[in-house]
Amino acid sequence: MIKTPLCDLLNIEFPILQGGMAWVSDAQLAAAVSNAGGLGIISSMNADENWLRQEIHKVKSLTDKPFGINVMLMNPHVDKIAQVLIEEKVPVITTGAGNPGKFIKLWIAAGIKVIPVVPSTGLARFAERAGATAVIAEGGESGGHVGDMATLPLVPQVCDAVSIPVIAAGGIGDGRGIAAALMLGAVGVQLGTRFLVADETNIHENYKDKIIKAKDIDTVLTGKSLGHPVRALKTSFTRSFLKAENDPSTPKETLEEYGRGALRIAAQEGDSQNGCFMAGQISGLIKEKQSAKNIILTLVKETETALKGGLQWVK
Ligand code: TUI
Repeated sequence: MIKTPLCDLLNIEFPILQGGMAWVSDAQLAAAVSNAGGLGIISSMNADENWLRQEIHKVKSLTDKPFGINVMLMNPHVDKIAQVLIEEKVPVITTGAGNPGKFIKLWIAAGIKVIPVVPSTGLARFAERAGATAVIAEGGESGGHVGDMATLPLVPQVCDAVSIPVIAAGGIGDGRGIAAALMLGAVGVQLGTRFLVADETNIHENYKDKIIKAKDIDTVLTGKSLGHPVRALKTSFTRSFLKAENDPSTPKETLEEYGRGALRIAAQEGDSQNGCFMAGQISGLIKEKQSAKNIILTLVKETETALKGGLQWVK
């Protein structure tokens, strides 16, 4: 049994969050994770308020456990989404890809727990001052939109910078990673890539197969020149995107246009010519498709083994 203060704070059995992944994390996956004792999180990505409201009603019909909604702050519908989350009284909001400062007080006043993803100590301190419940310190090993810092140096520095609880993310895929995150001072973890291959995840099977087949060096960062680096599996899409990105004659707008929609194509069509398969550096470790429940139970058991066993050469 791994129980940390995060379990009481969020009313969950295990301190494991499933990352809100665009075009991947829907009500079905979130409910499966929450029913298994973790915190399932729906991604509101670029969706509008009507889609989100339906998805919230669906998750409420599938679980009576707490769940979360991830708000991607670059979403053009973000203001309306922020309001729907208050109306629907969602238990937890996580944010990504920007500074949630203008929303935090409103959400907290509505009784919602607010947990921004932060890529630096500066943003962690800002989130704490703005009233956030906790922060997720996410290293650049993650899939999707990433910051500059790696998880190992980021997490202990964020733990020292703030007094609110810190959840670690980025590059965590098994119990050894969870044990390491807890040793760094985190009270919980968020995993994305491991849940991409869950049975309940509604994505094209090609996406899951690509993760299962991936080796350690099979992810790459694209979009650095656009100011929002994105980590994805190496495919013919990322090769041609990087070629265009490294060609000084390519206008930024052309690149933005090229990238837009590519994640939906990966998730729904499994097409590696035109799809962007966002995934973290831990993909190489993930070798098995399992139910969300079995993923959680395996992670918990592995974490207990890692922490209880200690290290044989420490006397
Ligand atoms: O948000 C994510 N991962 C994502 S969002 C996404 S959709 C997207 N697609 C293409 C381009 C951009 C977004 C795919 N994956 N993870 C959480 C995360 N947040 N990682 C990094 C950050 C972050 C970055 C800057 C958080 C705050 C921040 O603040 C900058 C500021 O405004 O101060």
